[in-house]
Amino acid sequence: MTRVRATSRSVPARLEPGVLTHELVARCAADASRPAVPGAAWLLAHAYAVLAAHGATSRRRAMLQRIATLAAAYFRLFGPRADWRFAGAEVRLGTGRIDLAWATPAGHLIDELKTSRFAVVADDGDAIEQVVGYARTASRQLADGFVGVRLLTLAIPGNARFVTPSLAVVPLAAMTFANGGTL
Ligand SMILES: [Mn+2]
Repeated sequence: MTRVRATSRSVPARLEPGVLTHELVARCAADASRPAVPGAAWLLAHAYAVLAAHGATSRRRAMLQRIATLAAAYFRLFGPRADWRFAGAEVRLGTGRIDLAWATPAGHLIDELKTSRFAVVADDGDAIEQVVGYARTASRQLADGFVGVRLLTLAIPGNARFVTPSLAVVPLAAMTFANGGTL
């Protein structure tokens, strides 16, 4: 006899907060009605929609808050200026897929999101290699301008890095591509 377990269903293993955060930020970035600085209610509504699309049930509240908080860090600390246009998410570039692309007045800007709250991701050789690879390919392929790649450590914002078209890796805080800066 088969038991139907209608209760105590946990979030499926594939619903990893990092994956969901990537989906949430991409969904919010693509929303033409996005406020300049999205508020908590707006972000939570989108986070709920992302989880609902995956059929998530239990543990929903903690996961909602976790991914909405990371998305809030993106839009408040690194969010697009008013004159940036969303240019795509999960865009194939070389052998990888970039998380987000923005068309800025100065050219295309690529964002790589990292969500771990444990590792010092920006000092992680693999992460640096990944974003430098994007910068190398983009500087060759983007005919209409390329301004660089941001490695955005959402849970550890101070560790964010910027890769220039000439492949220099510098702290993002030293650059003008953080929210509120000038291009
Ligand atoms: Mn990523």
